[in-house]
Amino acid sequence: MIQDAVQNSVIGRAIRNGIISVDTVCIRDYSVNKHGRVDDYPYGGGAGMVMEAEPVYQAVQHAVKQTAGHPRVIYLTPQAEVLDQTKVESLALEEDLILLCGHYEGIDERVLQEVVTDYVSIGDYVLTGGELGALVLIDAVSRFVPGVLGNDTSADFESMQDNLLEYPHYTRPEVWHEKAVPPVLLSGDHKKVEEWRYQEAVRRTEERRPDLLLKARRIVCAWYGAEEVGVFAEALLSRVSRYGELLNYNRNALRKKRRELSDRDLLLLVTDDAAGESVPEKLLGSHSSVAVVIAGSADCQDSETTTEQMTAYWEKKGFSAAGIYHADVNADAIKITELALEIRMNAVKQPSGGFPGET
Ligand code: 6GU
Repeated sequence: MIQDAVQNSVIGRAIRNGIISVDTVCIRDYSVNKHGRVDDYPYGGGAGMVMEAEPVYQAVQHAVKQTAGHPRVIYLTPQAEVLDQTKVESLALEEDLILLCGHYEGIDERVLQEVVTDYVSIGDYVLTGGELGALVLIDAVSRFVPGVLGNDTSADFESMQDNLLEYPHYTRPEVWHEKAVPPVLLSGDHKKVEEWRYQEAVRRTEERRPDLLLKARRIVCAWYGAEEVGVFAEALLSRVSRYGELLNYNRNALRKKRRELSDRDLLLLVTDDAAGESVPEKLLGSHSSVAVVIAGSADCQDSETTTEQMTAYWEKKGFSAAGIYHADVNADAIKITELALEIRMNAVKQPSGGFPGET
């Protein structure tokens, strides 16, 4: 079932091009009795069969041996948190993944305890086996592997990264069935288009997935310091948010202007000033979150200011600290992606009230 499905379309092409590979291991090949059986009656009685521990264990060990190290082992089961884009991205950072698909009523709990690192469900409904879940995971993760989507674009951390749905899309003709394309899209004003798309994304999310809005943050990325800090900040911001705002706080005009963020904003402060001597005084929060990124060069990672001092400082200014991070300004794309993911995961942990997009 898995091998049939992955031969098609985008994933099939990526496999043929050697960009990803999907190997399958048949648990039945590791049966410990002569009939090739891998299931047995449940202790305590009840309907259905349970997959035995030993064949599952042997099959997983066989898969582990084909990898470089200690891969994550993901058990596909409805008894788990539902897969979301953040989880997909964290899995996409791994070199190898082992996906364990159960059948019947389940797998002997003891082998799960020993080998499984992650439990993943693909939704709140019951399937006959984990294979469709595994295929969903393979598809979603593969989009993040460079080269899978063709040309140079790996999944550009689009839409779901902000916990917002996508804005509506239009192509020619300009009028179809008497419906016109929204005029702003024909204006050629890039900034206006971006703002419209953001507002539409918020509106659509409120309408269709209000639950997601609780996790949504508008990102304001303020940076100051050397020019290379700005380059780093821009790369980081693009991986944290599709709609983020980048502000160069080296500019005096900006420093002098008061700006207060809301409880739905996350301030991403990127600087090479580890001592915190030149923080923007007029940048204030109101139950907002702040993530401070000290972007030094690799050999100056030691900050003079302690985490506690920095946290206390930001709390006084109306922010709750969503983390203080140290990064190398010359970090490669993978390191920046990992940092962005960590910042996003910590940011959504902070609860908050209403939404700024609401009027
Ligand atoms: Cl990942 N597996 C199975 N067997 N059932 C499911 C599921 C996974 N996700 C939702 N239902």
